[in-house]
Amino acid sequence: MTKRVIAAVLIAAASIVSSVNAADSAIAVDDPYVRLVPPGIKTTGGFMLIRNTGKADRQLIMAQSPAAGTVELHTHINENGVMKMRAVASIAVKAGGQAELKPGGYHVMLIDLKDPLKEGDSVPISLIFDDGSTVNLQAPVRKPHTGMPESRPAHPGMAGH
Ligand SMILES: [Cu+2]
Repeated sequence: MTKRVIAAVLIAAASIVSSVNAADSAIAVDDPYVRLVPPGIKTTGGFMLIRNTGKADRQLIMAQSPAAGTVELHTHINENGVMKMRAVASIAVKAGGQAELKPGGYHVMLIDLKDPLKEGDSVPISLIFDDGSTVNLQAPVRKPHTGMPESRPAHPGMAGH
């Protein structure tokens, strides 16, 4: 009798856990940003770190943004020494893993920007995954890196120590 009760409780607990997992795609997005481009440039890239804390592999299959006429998933490929962008159908985010969208690699391509970007603005981006889940985020507009490492010491007066 006691064993049967315990079994029933365990089954109930298991179904609660699985329904929570189904509702939560277990996807987290860190540090999203959109690259600032000069006025007149109509395309830019969105970058971020997508983490999958779940137990199932996920595929990012689409991105949407009201700020752009067209949004595509892109990667960079090196073709005979020339870096080129290619549209991809999906970006894999393995269970317990992550996908880094960064300059020179995967990115969300925003094409036909409706308004010029301003630093400090936020661009709404929706990420749609293969399980039907959507992650909505606000990606701040940021200046691109200059390629120069930020090597200034935090406390110049302490540089001699
Ligand atoms: Cu691109």
